[in-house]
Amino acid sequence: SDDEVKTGTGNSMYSGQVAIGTAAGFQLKDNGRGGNNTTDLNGATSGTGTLFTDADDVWGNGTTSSRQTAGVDAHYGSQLTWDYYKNVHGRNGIKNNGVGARSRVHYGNAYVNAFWDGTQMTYGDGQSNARPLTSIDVAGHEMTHGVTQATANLNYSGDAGGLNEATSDIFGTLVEFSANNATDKGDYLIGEKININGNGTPLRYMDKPSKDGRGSQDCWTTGTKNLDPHYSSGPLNHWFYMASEGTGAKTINGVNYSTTSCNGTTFAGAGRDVVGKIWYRTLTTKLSSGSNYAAARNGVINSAKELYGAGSAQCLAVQRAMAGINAPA
Ligand code: ASN
Ligand code: ZN
Ligand code: CA
Repeated sequence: SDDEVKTGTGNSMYSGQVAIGTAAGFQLKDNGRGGNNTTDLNGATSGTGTLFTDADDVWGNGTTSSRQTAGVDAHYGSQLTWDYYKNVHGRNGIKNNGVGARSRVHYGNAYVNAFWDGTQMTYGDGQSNARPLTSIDVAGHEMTHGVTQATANLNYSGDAGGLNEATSDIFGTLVEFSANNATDKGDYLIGEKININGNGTPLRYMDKPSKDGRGSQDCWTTGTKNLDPHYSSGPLNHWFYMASEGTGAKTINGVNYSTTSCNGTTFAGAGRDVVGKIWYRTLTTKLSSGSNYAAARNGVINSAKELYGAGSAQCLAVQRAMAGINAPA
Protein backbone atom coordinates (compact mmCIF):
# COMPACT_ATOMS: atom_id res chain seq x y z
CA SER A 1 0.00 0.00 0.00
CA ASP A 2 0.92 3.68 -0.20
CA ASP A 3 2.22 4.05 3.34
CA GLU A 4 4.11 0.78 3.43
CA VAL A 5 7.67 0.94 4.78
CA LYS A 6 10.34 -0.79 2.69
CA THR A 7 14.06 -0.98 3.22
CA GLY A 8 16.04 -0.44 0.06
CA THR A 9 19.73 -0.77 -0.67
CA GLY A 10 21.50 2.47 -1.52
CA ASN A 11 24.87 2.64 -3.24
CA SER A 12 25.91 6.09 -2.12
CA MET A 13 28.73 8.36 -3.23
CA TYR A 14 30.16 9.18 0.22
CA SER A 15 28.87 6.55 2.66
CA GLY A 16 29.26 3.23 0.90
CA GLN A 17 26.32 0.83 0.73
CA VAL A 18 23.54 1.89 3.09
CA ALA A 19 20.03 0.76 4.05
CA ILE A 20 17.48 3.44 3.14
CA GLY A 21 13.78 3.85 3.87
CA THR A 22 11.71 3.45 0.72
CA ALA A 23 8.09 2.88 -0.26
CA ALA A 24 6.28 0.33 -2.40
CA GLY A 25 6.57 0.99 -6.09
CA PHE A 26 9.51 1.48 -5.42
CA GLN A 27 9.73 5.12 -4.37
CA LEU A 28 12.45 7.13 -2.61
CA LYS A 29 9.97 8.00 0.12
CA ASP A 30 10.52 7.06 3.76
CA ASN A 31 7.18 6.40 5.45
CA GLY A 32 8.98 5.36 8.64
CA ARG A 33 10.29 8.93 8.91
CA GLY A 34 7.33 11.15 8.21
CA GLY A 35 7.45 10.60 4.45
CA ASN A 36 10.91 12.16 3.90
CA ASN A 37 11.25 11.99 0.13
CA THR A 38 13.87 12.73 -2.49
CA THR A 39 13.27 14.12 -5.96
CA ASP A 40 15.30 14.74 -9.14
CA LEU A 41 15.32 18.34 -10.39
CA ASN A 42 17.23 17.21 -13.49
CA GLY A 43 18.97 20.58 -13.80
CA ALA A 44 15.93 22.72 -13.05
CA THR A 45 16.13 25.49 -10.46
CA SER A 46 12.45 25.54 -9.55
CA GLY A 47 9.59 23.14 -9.02
CA THR A 48 9.40 20.10 -6.77
CA GLY A 49 11.26 17.71 -9.10
CA THR A 50 10.30 14.13 -9.93
CA LEU A 51 10.18 11.58 -7.11
CA PHE A 52 12.89 8.97 -7.70
CA THR A 53 11.46 5.50 -8.48
CA ASP A 54 13.17 2.16 -9.08
CA ALA A 55 12.29 -1.36 -10.21
CA ASP A 56 14.22 -3.48 -7.69
CA ASP A 57 14.77 -1.23 -4.61
CA VAL A 58 18.54 -1.17 -5.22
CA TRP A 59 19.47 2.46 -5.81
CA GLY A 60 22.48 4.20 -7.37
CA ASN A 61 25.92 2.79 -8.12
CA GLY A 62 28.23 4.89 -5.96
CA THR A 63 29.20 7.25 -8.78
CA THR A 64 27.64 10.13 -10.68
CA SER A 65 27.07 7.85 -13.70
CA SER A 66 23.80 6.90 -12.01
CA ARG A 67 21.59 9.92 -11.34
CA GLN A 68 20.08 8.03 -8.43
CA THR A 69 23.39 8.18 -6.52
CA ALA A 70 23.06 11.81 -5.35
CA GLY A 71 19.50 10.94 -4.39
CA VAL A 72 20.74 8.07 -2.21
CA ASP A 73 23.16 10.33 -0.31
CA ALA A 74 20.58 13.09 0.21
CA HIS A 75 17.94 10.58 1.31
CA TYR A 76 20.37 8.84 3.66
CA GLY A 77 21.49 12.19 5.13
CA SER A 78 17.88 13.16 5.78
CA GLN A 79 17.25 9.74 7.36
CA LEU A 80 20.29 10.06 9.65
CA THR A 81 19.30 13.59 10.66
CA TRP A 82 15.73 12.48 11.40
CA ASP A 83 17.07 9.62 13.56
CA TYR A 84 19.56 11.86 15.36
CA TYR A 85 16.90 14.37 16.42
CA LYS A 86 14.47 11.57 17.36
CA ASN A 87 16.90 9.36 19.28
CA VAL A 88 18.98 12.06 20.97
CA HIS A 89 16.51 14.91 21.53
CA GLY A 90 13.10 13.24 21.24
CA ARG A 91 12.30 15.56 18.34
CA ASN A 92 9.87 14.21 15.78
CA GLY A 93 11.03 15.84 12.54
CA ILE A 94 11.88 19.43 11.64
CA LYS A 95 8.68 20.86 13.12
CA ASN A 96 8.35 18.17 15.81
CA ASN A 97 5.04 17.17 14.22
CA GLY A 98 6.10 13.87 12.67
CA VAL A 99 6.04 15.28 9.14
CA GLY A 100 9.02 14.63 6.84
CA ALA A 101 10.53 16.94 4.25
CA ARG A 102 11.55 16.84 0.61
CA SER A 103 15.16 16.76 -0.58
CA ARG A 104 15.76 17.91 -4.17
CA VAL A 105 18.97 16.88 -5.97
CA HIS A 106 20.58 17.77 -9.34
CA TYR A 107 19.73 21.46 -8.89
CA GLY A 108 21.00 23.59 -11.80
CA ASN A 109 24.30 22.91 -13.56
CA ALA A 110 27.55 22.40 -11.62
CA TYR A 111 25.94 24.30 -8.74
CA VAL A 112 28.39 24.30 -5.81
CA ASN A 113 26.02 24.82 -2.91
CA ALA A 114 23.11 23.33 -1.00
CA PHE A 115 20.34 25.16 0.84
CA TRP A 116 17.19 25.11 2.93
CA ASP A 117 14.55 27.42 1.43
CA GLY A 118 12.04 27.43 4.25
CA THR A 119 10.36 24.13 3.36
CA GLN A 120 12.84 21.75 1.72
CA MET A 121 16.51 20.82 1.21
CA THR A 122 18.20 21.31 -2.18
CA TYR A 123 21.58 20.10 -3.44
CA GLY A 124 23.73 21.06 -6.40
CA ASP A 125 26.04 18.62 -8.20
CA GLY A 126 29.26 20.51 -7.35
CA GLN A 127 32.29 21.36 -9.52
CA SER A 128 31.95 19.82 -13.02
CA ASN A 129 28.84 18.03 -11.67
CA ALA A 130 31.32 15.59 -10.09
CA ARG A 131 30.91 16.17 -6.31
CA PRO A 132 27.24 16.48 -5.35
CA LEU A 133 26.85 18.53 -2.15
CA THR A 134 25.15 15.60 -0.43
CA SER A 135 27.60 14.51 2.28
CA ILE A 136 26.23 13.68 5.73
CA ASP A 137 27.40 16.88 7.44
CA VAL A 138 26.00 19.09 4.67
CA ALA A 139 22.64 17.29 4.74
CA GLY A 140 22.53 17.59 8.54
CA HIS A 141 23.49 21.27 8.22
CA GLU A 142 20.68 22.06 5.77
CA MET A 143 17.97 20.11 7.63
CA THR A 144 19.04 21.82 10.85
CA HIS A 145 18.26 25.20 9.25
CA GLY A 146 14.68 23.89 9.27
CA VAL A 147 14.89 22.97 12.95
CA THR A 148 16.30 26.41 13.79
CA GLN A 149 13.49 28.06 11.82
CA ALA A 150 10.93 25.98 13.73
CA THR A 151 12.43 26.81 17.15
CA ALA A 152 14.51 29.91 17.98
CA ASN A 153 13.93 31.24 14.45
CA LEU A 154 17.30 33.01 14.60
CA ASN A 155 17.71 35.86 12.10
CA TYR A 156 20.21 35.36 9.28
CA SER A 157 22.14 38.56 10.09
CA GLY A 158 23.96 40.11 13.03
CA ASP A 159 25.21 37.90 15.84
CA ALA A 160 22.04 35.80 15.38
CA GLY A 161 23.12 34.93 11.82
CA GLY A 162 26.34 33.46 13.16
CA LEU A 163 24.48 31.51 15.84
CA ASN A 164 22.11 30.23 13.14
CA GLU A 165 24.95 29.03 10.87
CA ALA A 166 26.93 27.50 13.74
CA THR A 167 23.83 25.65 14.93
CA SER A 168 23.70 23.97 11.51
CA ASP A 169 27.42 23.12 11.68
CA ILE A 170 27.10 21.79 15.25
CA PHE A 171 24.18 19.45 14.59
CA GLY A 172 25.44 18.52 11.09
CA THR A 173 28.63 17.39 12.84
CA LEU A 174 26.75 15.51 15.57
CA VAL A 175 24.69 13.74 12.89
CA GLU A 176 27.94 12.75 11.15
CA PHE A 177 29.37 11.35 14.41
CA SER A 178 26.06 9.58 15.21
CA ALA A 179 26.06 7.80 11.84
CA ASN A 180 29.38 6.15 12.69
CA ASN A 181 29.73 5.48 8.97
CA ALA A 182 32.93 3.69 7.98
CA THR A 183 33.62 5.85 4.91
CA ASP A 184 32.46 9.15 6.41
CA LYS A 185 33.60 9.08 10.02
CA GLY A 186 32.72 11.86 12.44
CA ASP A 187 34.97 14.92 12.49
CA TYR A 188 34.92 18.60 13.43
CA LEU A 189 35.30 19.64 9.79
CA ILE A 190 32.47 20.76 7.52
CA GLY A 191 32.33 19.62 3.91
CA GLU A 192 35.47 17.48 3.97
CA LYS A 193 33.90 15.06 1.46
CA ILE A 194 32.75 17.43 -1.25
CA ASN A 195 36.12 18.89 -2.31
CA ILE A 196 34.64 22.36 -2.47
CA ASN A 197 38.07 24.04 -2.75
CA GLY A 198 39.35 21.62 -5.38
CA ASN A 199 42.36 20.65 -3.21
CA GLY A 200 40.71 18.30 -0.73
CA THR A 201 40.45 20.83 2.11
CA PRO A 202 37.18 21.22 3.99
CA LEU A 203 34.92 24.24 3.90
CA ARG A 204 35.13 24.93 7.65
CA TYR A 205 37.19 23.92 10.71
CA MET A 206 35.44 23.97 14.08
CA ASP A 207 38.60 23.68 16.22
CA LYS A 208 40.12 26.76 14.58
CA PRO A 209 37.64 28.45 12.23
CA SER A 210 40.23 30.96 10.93
CA LYS A 211 42.04 28.04 9.24
CA ASP A 212 39.55 28.44 6.37
CA GLY A 213 41.44 31.57 5.28
CA ARG A 214 38.15 33.14 4.23
CA GLY A 215 37.43 35.31 7.22
CA SER A 216 35.85 33.03 9.82
CA GLN A 217 36.53 34.33 13.31
CA ASP A 218 37.93 32.27 16.20
CA CYS A 219 36.99 34.88 18.81
CA TRP A 220 33.94 37.09 19.21
CA THR A 221 34.43 40.84 18.67
CA THR A 222 32.08 43.83 18.42
CA GLY A 223 32.52 43.43 14.65
CA THR A 224 31.19 39.88 14.58
CA LYS A 225 27.67 41.15 13.94
CA ASN A 226 28.73 42.72 10.64
CA LEU A 227 30.12 39.50 9.11
CA ASP A 228 28.51 37.00 6.75
CA PRO A 229 26.81 34.33 8.93
CA HIS A 230 29.29 31.71 7.60
CA TYR A 231 32.11 33.73 9.24
CA SER A 232 30.31 35.00 12.36
CA SER A 233 29.56 31.32 13.05
CA GLY A 234 33.27 30.86 13.81
CA PRO A 235 33.20 31.80 17.51
CA LEU A 236 30.28 29.47 18.32
CA ASN A 237 31.84 26.61 16.31
CA HIS A 238 35.07 27.22 18.27
CA TRP A 239 33.02 27.21 21.52
CA PHE A 240 31.42 23.90 20.56
CA TYR A 241 34.78 22.27 19.83
CA MET A 242 36.42 23.52 23.06
CA ALA A 243 33.41 22.77 25.27
CA SER A 244 33.32 19.23 23.81
CA GLU A 245 37.02 18.33 23.53
CA GLY A 246 38.83 20.90 25.65
CA THR A 247 41.81 23.04 24.68
CA GLY A 248 45.06 21.70 23.28
CA ALA A 249 45.87 19.04 20.69
CA LYS A 250 43.86 15.89 20.05
CA THR A 251 43.41 13.21 17.38
CA ILE A 252 39.88 11.89 16.78
CA ASN A 253 39.05 9.27 14.12
CA GLY A 254 42.46 9.92 12.59
CA VAL A 255 42.08 13.71 12.28
CA ASN A 256 44.42 16.05 14.19
CA TYR A 257 43.00 19.09 15.94
CA SER A 258 44.62 21.87 17.88
CA THR A 259 42.87 24.73 19.58
CA THR A 260 43.64 27.55 21.96
CA SER A 261 41.19 29.71 23.85
CA CYS A 262 41.01 33.44 23.12
CA ASN A 263 41.69 34.35 26.77
CA GLY A 264 44.64 32.03 27.39
CA THR A 265 42.76 29.57 29.63
CA THR A 266 43.16 25.80 29.31
CA PHE A 267 40.43 23.38 30.32
CA ALA A 268 38.89 19.96 29.70
CA GLY A 269 35.85 19.32 27.52
CA ALA A 270 32.55 17.77 28.59
CA GLY A 271 32.13 15.54 25.54
CA ARG A 272 30.21 16.30 22.37
CA ASP A 273 27.04 14.47 23.38
CA VAL A 274 26.70 16.57 26.53
CA VAL A 275 27.41 19.81 24.68
CA GLY A 276 24.92 18.83 21.97
CA LYS A 277 22.22 18.41 24.62
CA ILE A 278 23.10 21.77 26.17
CA TRP A 279 23.05 23.56 22.82
CA TYR A 280 19.76 21.90 21.80
CA ARG A 281 18.15 23.05 25.06
CA THR A 282 19.53 26.54 24.51
CA LEU A 283 18.24 26.68 20.93
CA THR A 284 14.79 25.42 21.82
CA THR A 285 14.17 27.15 25.17
CA LYS A 286 16.47 30.18 25.55
CA LEU A 287 16.97 31.88 22.19
CA SER A 288 14.77 33.92 19.85
CA SER A 289 15.16 35.66 16.49
CA GLY A 290 17.36 38.55 17.63
CA SER A 291 19.56 36.65 20.10
CA ASN A 292 23.23 37.65 20.23
CA TYR A 293 26.39 36.00 21.60
CA ALA A 294 25.64 37.32 25.12
CA ALA A 295 22.28 35.51 24.99
CA ALA A 296 24.04 32.37 23.81
CA ARG A 297 26.51 32.58 26.71
CA ASN A 298 23.71 33.08 29.23
CA GLY A 299 21.61 30.41 27.56
CA VAL A 300 24.21 27.65 27.67
CA ILE A 301 25.04 28.36 31.32
CA ASN A 302 21.37 28.24 32.32
CA SER A 303 20.72 25.15 30.19
CA ALA A 304 23.72 23.38 31.72
CA LYS A 305 22.52 24.28 35.22
CA GLU A 306 19.07 22.88 34.45
CA LEU A 307 20.45 19.68 32.93
CA TYR A 308 23.48 18.98 35.12
CA GLY A 309 23.43 21.37 38.08
CA ALA A 310 25.31 24.55 38.96
CA GLY A 311 28.99 23.86 39.53
CA SER A 312 28.84 20.61 37.53
CA ALA A 313 31.78 19.74 35.29
CA GLN A 314 29.42 20.10 32.31
CA CYS A 315 28.40 23.59 33.36
CA LEU A 316 32.01 24.61 33.95
CA ALA A 317 33.12 23.37 30.52
CA VAL A 318 30.50 25.33 28.56
CA GLN A 319 31.12 28.41 30.71
CA ARG A 320 34.91 28.27 30.26
CA ALA A 321 34.51 27.73 26.54
CA MET A 322 32.19 30.78 26.26
CA ALA A 323 34.76 32.88 28.15
CA GLY A 324 37.30 31.21 25.85
CA ILE A 325 35.74 32.73 22.71
CA ASN A 326 35.47 36.16 24.40
CA ALA A 327 31.66 35.99 24.31
CA PRO A 328 30.23 39.02 26.12
CA ALA A 329 28.56 38.28 29.43
N1 ASN B 1 24.85 26.19 2.02
C1 ASN B 1 24.57 27.48 2.57
C2 ASN B 1 24.03 27.32 3.98
O1 ASN B 1 23.19 26.49 4.24
C3 ASN B 1 23.61 28.24 1.77
C4 ASN B 1 23.61 29.62 2.23
O2 ASN B 1 24.54 30.36 1.98
N2 ASN B 1 22.60 30.02 2.98
O3 ASN B 1 24.43 28.06 4.82
ZN1 ZN C 1 23.82 27.21 6.50
CA1 CA D 1 32.36 16.64 8.64
